[in-house]
Amino acid sequence: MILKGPYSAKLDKTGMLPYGAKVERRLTDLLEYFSDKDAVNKMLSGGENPIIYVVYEIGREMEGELNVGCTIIYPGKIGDEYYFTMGHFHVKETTSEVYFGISGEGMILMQDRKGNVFVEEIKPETIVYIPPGLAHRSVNTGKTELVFLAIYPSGSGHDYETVRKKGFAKLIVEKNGKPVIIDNPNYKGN
Ligand code: PAN
Ligand code: ZN
Repeated sequence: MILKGPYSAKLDKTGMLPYGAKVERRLTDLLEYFSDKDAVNKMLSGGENPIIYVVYEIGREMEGELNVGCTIIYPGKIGDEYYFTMGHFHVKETTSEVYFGISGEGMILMQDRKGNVFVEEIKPETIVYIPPGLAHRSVNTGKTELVFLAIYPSGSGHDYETVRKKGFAKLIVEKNGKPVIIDNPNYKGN
């Protein structure tokens, strides 16, 4: 039973089973997020609308409970920018989150409301702790699917609007075959 009571779920690089909800994000859902608008338009006008990532979630309702989500970000780039998640602040600013890498390689961009950025790697057998008050976006910098587990308080809520409007202060792009972190020229700041 997933909605109440204890449960167990199988977790591997293909996702999590069982799950309560599946969210799929395609390029059309992320139009405003990628910086290279020409690359976006070229793909779409060529009839391509790739799935960028999927999330399998087991959500809970009660205060004190935890939500669990497994994210799979596919490998790929839009222009030089690697595929990433939309990214969000938690609405309830006191909530934190733990990520655990399952497969693939990537980075998590974290940013406070002043625009200070923190970066950690996401990779197998590695935990990333996201403290309260930091927006977070995951980026697949590898050639295979990036798969990780997220655990966070059930009442966290997701504020996507702030990141959608302002963006992140940094971008993670490929240069000479390697990921590099650069300033986002379009970052809107405070
Ligand atoms: C994660 C994210 C997941 C997808 O479970 O929700 O990786 O990213 P977006 O929600 O930004 O599209 C998490 O951080 N939950 O709080
Ligand atoms: Zn989160």
